[in-house]
Amino acid sequence: MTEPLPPTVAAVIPAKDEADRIAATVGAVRGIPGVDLVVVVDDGSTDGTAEIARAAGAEVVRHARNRGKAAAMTTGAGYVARHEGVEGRVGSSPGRRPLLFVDADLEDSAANVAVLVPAVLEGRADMTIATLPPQKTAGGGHGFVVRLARRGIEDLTGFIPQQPLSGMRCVSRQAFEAASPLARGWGVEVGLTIDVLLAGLRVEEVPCELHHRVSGADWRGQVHRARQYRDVALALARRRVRRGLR
Ligand SMILES: Nc1nc2c(ncn2[C@@H]2O[C@H](COP(=O)(O)OP(=O)(O)OP(=O)(O)O)[C@@H](O)[C@H]2O)c(=O)[nH]1
Ligand SMILES: [Mg+2]
Repeated sequence: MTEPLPPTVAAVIPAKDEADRIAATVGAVRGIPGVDLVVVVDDGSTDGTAEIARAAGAEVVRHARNRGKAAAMTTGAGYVARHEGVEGRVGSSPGRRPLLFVDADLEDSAANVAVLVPAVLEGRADMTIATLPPQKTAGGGHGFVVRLARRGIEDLTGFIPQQPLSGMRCVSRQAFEAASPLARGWGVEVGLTIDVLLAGLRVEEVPCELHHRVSGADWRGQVHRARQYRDVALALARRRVRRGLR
């Protein structure tokens, strides 16, 4: 007998120093149909992210020190699993609800990640990934990390993602488990896509009207992209080795 599909999803928002944006993002995500829990994982912020997120209606988990995006996503997923089947959430049983990962810097536009939910709730996809329209400000990078990620995913799976680094994803529990332990740091999205596809599950990109803060050409932007490059390269190298051993 197949279990009835869980009717709700839990949103997980990894956040680092997002005091200026987190309230709008949380408010927008709380309004998405099917979302009945919003968890913000504050990854060692030095600003008021945690307090502001709580005041906006999110449940907040804190890392005392910065551990990176993948660790924050794992913490959020664990929190959701521990809080399922409580508070009269109809149909939810431990660890069953899909997870909706949303970046903290989308503000009001985060409401538009709603389009990711139905395909996963209805079992038509195991992971949906948002693709973003051109952003209002141009990024400061040259697309090196995007190209590395896209080619790496294609080599390992045959799938050519339009936006391989997009963090907005609705992920079934089965898909999340297939990708766990998650690739570390900024390699997490590339790892998820590869692991979910290699598990034989279905991945779909969905256009989504989202606007986020884009890293610029200043030194902070360059450092961000260098770290992204390192983490994506590591996620790909691990998966190539694994595949070679299979
Ligand atoms: N857990 C965790 N999350 C982070 C960290 N740094 C940023 N984030 C969050 O990760 C999400 C994406 O971070 P951004 O800095 O917007 O990175 P991005 O959108 O991938 O990068 P660009 O497109 O180059 O601007 C946001 O929700 C951030 O708050 C971190 O050190 N740890
Ligand atoms: Mg961003």
